[in-house]
Amino acid sequence: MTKSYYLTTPIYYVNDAPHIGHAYTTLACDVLARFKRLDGFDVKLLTGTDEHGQKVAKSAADAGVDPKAFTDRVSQNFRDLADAMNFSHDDFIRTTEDRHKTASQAIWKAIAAGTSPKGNNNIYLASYPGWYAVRDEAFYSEAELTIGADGKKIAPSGAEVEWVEEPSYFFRLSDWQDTLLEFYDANPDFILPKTRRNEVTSFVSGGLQDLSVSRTTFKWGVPVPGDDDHIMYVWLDALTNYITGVGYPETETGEYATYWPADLHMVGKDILRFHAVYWPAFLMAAGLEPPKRIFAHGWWTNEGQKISKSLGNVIDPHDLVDKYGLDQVRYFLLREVPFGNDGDFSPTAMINRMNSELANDYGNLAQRVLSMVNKNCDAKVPEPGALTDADEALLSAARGLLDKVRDAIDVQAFHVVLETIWGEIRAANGYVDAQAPWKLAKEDTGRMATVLYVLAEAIRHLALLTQPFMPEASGKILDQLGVSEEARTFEFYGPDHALVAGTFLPKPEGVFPRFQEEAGKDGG
Ligand code: ME8
Repeated sequence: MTKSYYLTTPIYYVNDAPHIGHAYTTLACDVLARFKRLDGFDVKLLTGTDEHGQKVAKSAADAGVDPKAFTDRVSQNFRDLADAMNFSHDDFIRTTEDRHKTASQAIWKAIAAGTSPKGNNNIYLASYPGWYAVRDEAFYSEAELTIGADGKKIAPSGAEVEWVEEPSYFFRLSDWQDTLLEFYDANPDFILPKTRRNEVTSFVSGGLQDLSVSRTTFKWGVPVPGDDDHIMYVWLDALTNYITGVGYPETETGEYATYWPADLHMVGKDILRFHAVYWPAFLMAAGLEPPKRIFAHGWWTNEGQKISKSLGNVIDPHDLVDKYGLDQVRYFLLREVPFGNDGDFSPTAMINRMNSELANDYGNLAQRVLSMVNKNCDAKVPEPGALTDADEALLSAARGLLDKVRDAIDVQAFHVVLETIWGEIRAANGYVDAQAPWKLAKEDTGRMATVLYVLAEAIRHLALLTQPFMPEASGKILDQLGVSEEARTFEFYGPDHALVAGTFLPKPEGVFPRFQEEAGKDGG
């Protein structure tokens, strides 16, 4: 039976202009989804836009349009980003869709119908007096706030807070503390990386307060079932997208039955608490299973500075792709920092990676081997003779890569995957230098054919593995090796599907050009 793999990106605040941070979260998921598809899984990758709440309502009012017309327009920005980055999502959800209203109201009813582990109603009506940050769409206690430069109170995220006092439904989160702690204990890899897990467990161990889950002072949201004066708290609505995407409230058949619980919710570290504390509590309260893993990645800065509209240093992924190339940007973002840590973008770092690892290491390996085959082997896969120890060593290392890479992928260690692949690329370049096939072309064409065959076969393995990261460039390398479209999944990894001598190969062309700053352009 085919194994399923369901993974999600956060849904993006629809009113923001897409930037490198948004591209990063989805890119990580896209690479995972592509890897799992190649590895034979039935994958569903869900992304979309978060369209309700006070923040979006305010942006629409500022733009002078009603919120529905506003979100219809700006949601497209995130579809455009997905196209520009070559993302392969299977579904794009908008929280203003009917299917999502249905799912959100259904989860509310399921939570309200159940009792907490301490035998209380999960949801009760009271009044919320406290601090709210519209930018974060989050409530804060007095103790969490500090005083900003202008004397105003600010949240730990830096967002301004406002005093809110209104009738509100509460979710009895305080009763779920022990159940959550037991769940984290029983599922040690539920939150990755480990340091983030420790943050969450110590937060929960410190005690939980009930959570306000409805608002009455504005209307842009999903109405609370049975009480139209209230709309659902935007985070409860937003988190529910992950089950809307698999057809909730239908749970017995269809996609929910196939895909839930999700294998992974990928999030940035800023929204971990919502995903690792509130979301599993909501789900358990509704009698549903929590997801299998939350991975919280780090944040990108721009040349050491926090990325923000007010600083004017937002990096537009479209500009990066235009300037450096799509696969180059995809590679850089996942190679530059250990996944989970914060990263810093700078043109120098980008160009260094492009020129040394893509152009010099990978591009040069493919280009010189394919050019020699073209020139010296009648543009056909050469016929190998007997293999030496050095030949066997290179090939067996290439064949062994998939298992290593798979282990790293399963803990979202993208940097380890790329380091592992690049270890083999460097070994292959070392082998080229040691074997010197250009000399063999004059002295021993039989041995030259063997060396070029071994290299071409090693490159086939490398290109199969780089497909999830750099689909276009890897596809071009596989084209140039004469590997058919159907023979590019990991089923074809290993010696059983080796290149067939005599296969005609197209004319090779470089895949990773060196980046040269155009004269007259400023350095950025
Ligand atoms: O939080 N570096 O949406 P969002 C890395 N709607 N990642 C960054 C980043 C940066 N500089 N800036 C943002 C929301 N992100 C909610 C999610 S899910 C049920 C609701 C990441 O558009 C951020 O960490 O503000 C988050 O994972 C994602 O972009 C969406 O952020």
